[in-house]
Amino acid sequence: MRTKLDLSAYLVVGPENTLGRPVADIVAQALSAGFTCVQIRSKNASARELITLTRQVSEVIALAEKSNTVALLVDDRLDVVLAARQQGIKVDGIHVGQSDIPVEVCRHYLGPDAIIGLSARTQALSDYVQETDVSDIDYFGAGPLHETETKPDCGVDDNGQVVTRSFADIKVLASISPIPVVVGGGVKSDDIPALADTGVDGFFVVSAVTAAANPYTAASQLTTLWHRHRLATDMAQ
Ligand code: TZP
Ligand code: MG
Repeated sequence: MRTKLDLSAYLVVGPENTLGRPVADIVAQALSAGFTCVQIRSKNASARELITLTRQVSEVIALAEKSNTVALLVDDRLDVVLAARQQGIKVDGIHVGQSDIPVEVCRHYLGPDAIIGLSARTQALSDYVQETDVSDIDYFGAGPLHETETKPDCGVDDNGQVVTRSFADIKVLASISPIPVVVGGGVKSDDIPALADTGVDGFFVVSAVTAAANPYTAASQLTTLWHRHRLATDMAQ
């Protein structure tokens, strides 16, 4: 049984993000560098490919002896999570967006122990975070911190403009959210100190690790900065 959901260093990855390198290898490097949560996300892969990727990543997590501490989630695809589970693959849950399968449906099918993450609404974010029924949600994903080519529609408002989140916005969000918050979208190592200071529970990245020449080194830099700045913030309190 998982004792605690650790969202501090959250890798989102799919085959389209790795510059042709195997997803499982990138995940293995991120795990060695201290990443604490993994989400498989692909808008191109078939259901079968996603199930295979989920199996491979689950095996990599098991090999690192982190099955009880590192959560493995799949973006969007309740069908894939259910099929993977039915095949005996250890997958911990799902991350959904505002227009995906509703969280209560995910909870119904995945059970009380599953991890369910929801991308927080872009507009009126603080009202949304305070007013949403969070009984079926384990964490909010919020962003983008910066506009990002990995998901160009992230943060697009009704006028078609990308709304990025300031560190001040994120600090407010962290203080009012009844559940953990993880922030991503264009996050690079330079952002980590300020992000750690906001009080959010973690950062998520795609390209900062998956497109790095050396994913292990890039991942280590991110986790080291996060822990160093968290420690400094905790000691200052
Ligand atoms: N959800 C919101 S932004 C994003 C996702 C999956 C992509 C972030 O990618 P990157 O490469 O870290 O900017
Ligand atoms: Mg989605």
